[in-house]
Amino acid sequence: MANFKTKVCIIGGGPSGLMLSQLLDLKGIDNILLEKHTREYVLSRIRAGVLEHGFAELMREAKCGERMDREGEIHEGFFIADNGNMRRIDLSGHTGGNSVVVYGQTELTRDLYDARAAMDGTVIHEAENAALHDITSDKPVVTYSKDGEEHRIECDFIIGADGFHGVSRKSIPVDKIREYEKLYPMGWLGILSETKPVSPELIYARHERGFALCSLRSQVLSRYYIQVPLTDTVEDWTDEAFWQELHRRLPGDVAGRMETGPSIEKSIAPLRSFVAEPMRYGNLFLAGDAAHIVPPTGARGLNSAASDIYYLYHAMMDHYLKGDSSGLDKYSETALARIWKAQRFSWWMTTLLHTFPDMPEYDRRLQETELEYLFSSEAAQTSLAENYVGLPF
Ligand code: RFL
Ligand code: PHB
Repeated sequence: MANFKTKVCIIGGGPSGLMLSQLLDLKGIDNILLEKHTREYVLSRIRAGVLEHGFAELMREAKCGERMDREGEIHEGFFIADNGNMRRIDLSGHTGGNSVVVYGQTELTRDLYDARAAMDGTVIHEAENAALHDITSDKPVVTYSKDGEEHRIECDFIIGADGFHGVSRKSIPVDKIREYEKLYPMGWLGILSETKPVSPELIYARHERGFALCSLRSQVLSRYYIQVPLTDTVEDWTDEAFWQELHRRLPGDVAGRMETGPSIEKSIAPLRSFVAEPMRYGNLFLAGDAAHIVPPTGARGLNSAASDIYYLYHAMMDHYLKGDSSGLDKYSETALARIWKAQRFSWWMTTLLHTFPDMPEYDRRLQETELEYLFSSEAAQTSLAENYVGLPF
């Protein structure tokens, strides 16, 4: 068995783990990152597209912002379509000039992997059977196997950044963690296509047949989603059927100018809200999707992961560079305060824009009233905008 020693052992090579690894390394804080899949596999997952201002800043601090600043698109607003009627939310105007960056999670993850490689960071792919030991002791241990060989890492802290299905959260005794969950009776079917986006800004569409979203990755790469029943599978949807359904849910002029083409990726994601409390157990700290999930409607998932990393990074710096552990002690409380606000906003956007099975007429009228109120009230638009661009860290 090979033995390693490090300060921080990070489990999970998604955006959360990579970002923290990079930031700590830049401050001379030694760390090892374990990822169970290959780099190619991680980069093949098409996920988030909208980064809030604070996330973009963190990418720059991690010295990974160059390509994002060059290729990412600044968006100062988005549209909400309601049964054919399109209205714009002016993000910038309602937040004193704030905006979001449209830059795919795939590209961002690639930039982080490249940065780790350029610094000779220790990123171990295809690390199997990761297991956490002695979590409440001063010297927790992570074991894993690679190429049939067992390895052991002794560290000061373990970071569980291994996503919703990871091993870290499950290593906390059930009586030491509380989980809150809400499942929505629907999923999002998403496609990526090499077509010109139908709109320079995102369109969130409410429609009686179900929600739809027009998003993009660049001026030659579109990302579209439609709400589907949980029972649907990707095989149920030909490209032709997808485009037809998307057209039906959008205002006529938008549908009329839409460029269609073959999908280069197609997947279904169920809608779920989830929070695990607390986010620390002994010397294990949870971050990102390992601790919380939101339905994608408010574009908060990756951005919430970023705020965890921001708090952890600062707490680790204080601990190692100043001998002050108060940030680590407050981490769970501080992170959760922001996480719950992202949960609230994501639930609100989801409830406002989706068609629920067997939805009472009363609820439908409330959705209409909520939208009417939103567009008649500067205060309501400001509230939406400040949440969408990201509440302060
Ligand atoms: P990830 O990305 O799931 O990465 C976790 C990593 O851990 C690895 N892993 C393990 N490694 C070692 N040992 C183990 N035992 C392990 N178990 C797991 C996994 O292989 C993986 O590489 O979590 P992370 O880093 O916390 O990042 C979270 C984000 O990926 C997620 O919140 C967002 O993608 C959510 N999301 C969106 N967020 C936004 O902020 N804006 C958006 O526009 C947005 N759109 C979306 C989304 C998520 C979507 N899906 C598919 C869920 C759109 C969609 C469709
Ligand atoms: C995306 O482009 O994948 C995307 C954008 C906004 C969302 C969710 C997903 O709210």
